[in-house]
Amino acid sequence: MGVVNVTPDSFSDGGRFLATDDAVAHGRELLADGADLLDIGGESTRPGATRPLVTEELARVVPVIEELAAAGAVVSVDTMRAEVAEAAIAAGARVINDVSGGLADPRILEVVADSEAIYVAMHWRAHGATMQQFTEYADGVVETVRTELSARLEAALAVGIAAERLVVDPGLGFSKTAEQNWELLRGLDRIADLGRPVLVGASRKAFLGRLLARPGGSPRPVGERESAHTAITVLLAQAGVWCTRVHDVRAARDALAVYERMSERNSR
Ligand code: PMM
Repeated sequence: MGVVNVTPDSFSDGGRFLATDDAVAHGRELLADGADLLDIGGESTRPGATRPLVTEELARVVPVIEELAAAGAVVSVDTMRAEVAEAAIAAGARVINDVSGGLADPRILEVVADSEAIYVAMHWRAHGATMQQFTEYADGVVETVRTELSARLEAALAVGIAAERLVVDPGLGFSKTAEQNWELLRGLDRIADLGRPVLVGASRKAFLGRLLARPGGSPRPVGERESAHTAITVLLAQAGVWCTRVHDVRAARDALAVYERMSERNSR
């Protein structure tokens, strides 16, 4: 899943693709690099972010979705809002990627139920402005995230979204410390036990910057975390993850090509 952030303030690429033409051109590049899916987002979810107006979010994503869907891309919309999900589906989106798992705007589940879209339910506790205040996990991060995600799946099933249309995501960096992200990556089999395909977004996130900092030094900048993420891509493939959400599709594709070739040889 290649990321197209149509935002002024995303942590890794904010402002670069805010104009429709730039976002569409970027989406086309990601497709050429081998993306199976393009995730179009109009709201930055980084820690401390303020929310755009619904009208702003709609104006950012709808024209980009229309163009990329018309160009044949399988399009996902990264939104927590029912109104945006509805407009995105009408514009050709086939996946609703809701980082709040239906908690921010519960009506989004009904919108999905009334469509044929796939629904990605990510683990989430609060909006960007306050999310890092909620990093307490009573049963440990893996078991607690599993329980809370399971409740989101129940809510989606209850409004009539078929189980086959549901995907889960542990939500790395959302109300999680760096160590909790690593624990979740180590414990992905427990998330997969929920019985649904797993999506993971680790690309360029702060925990990688922290890992790569020199002793006592500041985190490695966003643009210099790709090799670490490439390693994660391989390990996620090995763990059987269904989808990885990435900024650099070419690097991820290259890594998967190596992984697939080596697993072939090893399975002979
Ligand atoms: N991370 C971000 C945004 N959307 N969606 C899903 N499903 N999973 C994620 O981990 C995720 C997401 C934040 O990253 P960005 O600002 O680089 O898009």
